[in-house]
Amino acid sequence: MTLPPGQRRIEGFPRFGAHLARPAPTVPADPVIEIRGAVTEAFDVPLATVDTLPRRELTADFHCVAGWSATGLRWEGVSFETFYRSVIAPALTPDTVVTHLGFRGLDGYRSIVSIQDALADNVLIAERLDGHPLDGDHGAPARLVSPAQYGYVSIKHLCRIDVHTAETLPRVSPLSDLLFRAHPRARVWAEERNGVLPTWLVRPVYRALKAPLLYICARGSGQSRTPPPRRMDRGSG
Ligand SMILES: Nc1nc2c(c(=O)[nH]1)N[C@H]1C(S)=C(S)[C@@H](COP(=O)(O)O)O[C@H]1N2
Ligand SMILES: [Mo]
Repeated sequence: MTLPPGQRRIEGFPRFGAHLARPAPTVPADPVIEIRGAVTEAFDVPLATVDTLPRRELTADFHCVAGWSATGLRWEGVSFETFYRSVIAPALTPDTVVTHLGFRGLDGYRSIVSIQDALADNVLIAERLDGHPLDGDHGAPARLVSPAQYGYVSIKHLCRIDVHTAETLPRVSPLSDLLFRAHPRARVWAEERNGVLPTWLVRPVYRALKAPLLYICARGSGQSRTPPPRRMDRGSG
């Protein structure tokens, strides 16, 4: 099986992200996706409403910018294009030309996606992975999945979408921000890893960070929060 340039296959599907050692955010009792920006009136879409849209299944590989790829993941949810056309498009202010969508997770993590990339055929709002509801590690209760782009686009714990009519340029800030600046397209097959720095430079840097980040993320994961059995517990009934 071929992987995009600079990617290496990883066993399974690790938890990864900027939340690092923190556990996944708590899922509200009645989760919604807030729609904000260039709409006539701000509104919230209950996830229960998303569930009334036609279901879509997708098997795809997942590519993190740090260089690991998880292969053959089976997602279930709703096509993002269907969601956009039936929920967002009817609410746009008249004559609006949408250029980008901002996605936000319950942990505050964000991505900005061009409308063209967001409406690509294989982009999903996913609620299930490999036959099970999404767990905290992988984005409960729902996440974006955009397999043609680096993982940082695929916002977990999706809670808000901002409709933009112009590209919002990221603020100028320190080196760390430069190093992790998202690419405006982030297409994996074109190896668009970073928005400012060249691929040859960031590829080895990201790769060096991969193992320590995987370790830190695993420490905050649902699985590792179960304490190991203590000797004292044994024989206590
Ligand atoms: N809400 C949220 N979404 C996120 C992240 C995050 O930290 N928070 N990390 C991104 C990155 S960099 C990657 S590689 C993938 C990892 O998804 P996984 O934890 O399901 O493997 O989620 C992306 N979406
Ligand atoms: Mo990533």
